[in-house]
Amino acid sequence: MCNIINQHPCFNDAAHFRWGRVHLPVAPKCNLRCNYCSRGINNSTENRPGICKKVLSTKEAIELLQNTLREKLFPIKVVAIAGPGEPLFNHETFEVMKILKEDFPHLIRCIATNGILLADKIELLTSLDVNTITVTICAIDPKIGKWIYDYISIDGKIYSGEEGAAVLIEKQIQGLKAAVTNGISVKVNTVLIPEINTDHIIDVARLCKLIGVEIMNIMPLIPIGRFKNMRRPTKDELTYIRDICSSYIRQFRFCKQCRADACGIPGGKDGILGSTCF
Ligand code: CLF
Repeated sequence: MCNIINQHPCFNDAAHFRWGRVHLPVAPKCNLRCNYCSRGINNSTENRPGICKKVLSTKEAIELLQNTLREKLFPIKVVAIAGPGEPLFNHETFEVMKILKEDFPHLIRCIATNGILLADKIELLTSLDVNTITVTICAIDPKIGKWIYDYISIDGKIYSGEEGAAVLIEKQIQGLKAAVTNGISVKVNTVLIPEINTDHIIDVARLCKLIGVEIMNIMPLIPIGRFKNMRRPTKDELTYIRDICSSYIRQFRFCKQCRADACGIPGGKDGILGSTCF
């Protein structure tokens, strides 16, 4: 496991500048409405989560991965599913992971999730040898979470407000514990949203440490979606909160806030999957 972490560009600082990752955009549907998110399919070079040029079928994704490996434009170590929706809410994620396990066992398998289905899917994920999981958690107090999430959908039922945030947070914590218990290396991503969760992030960091999360990635708010009129945190605010949280849990400070079809070395030559040039 240690070897995996050392080679993962989002879990290890040195690896960030050395090894590449490919995001296969096969997961369009989402079961959570975050106020800081805006999913979209577009051809632009806009660099942020929730965006891809095209949602791929399982077959298309594997073909594109094969081509990318063949072209050898950069050294690929990780293949991941990170949207543009919620990976665990889309059956294609599991189809792709099965093929990756069978046909590309040398690659680290990574998934980014909102955590809602993580505990429910943990046996399946373990059987597919998923190595690393990132869970995005912006609050562990429903009184704060209610400002961040519009609604959560579980088995066709919609929960909103403080109740919705409470349901989400409970699921996320269950998911973190299940992943850690099953030997999967876990990173927590937290969006720093000024005036909403800045100081509360310290509580998130403390809990992550207690549960056994490997590393935390505090990312600045990108003002889009329902938060389009809010401000980005300053560099100083970001550094301040990362420094405090680093006394509880190791911090990842190089995040590129990637697209769902990002491809390349995050800390180097980076681009969009399927593009002929980066
Ligand atoms: Fe992708 Fe995320 Fe896996 Fe990395 S990205 S699913 S853990 S392989 Fe990395 Fe990109 Fe930041 Fe994510 S730089 S957005 S932390």
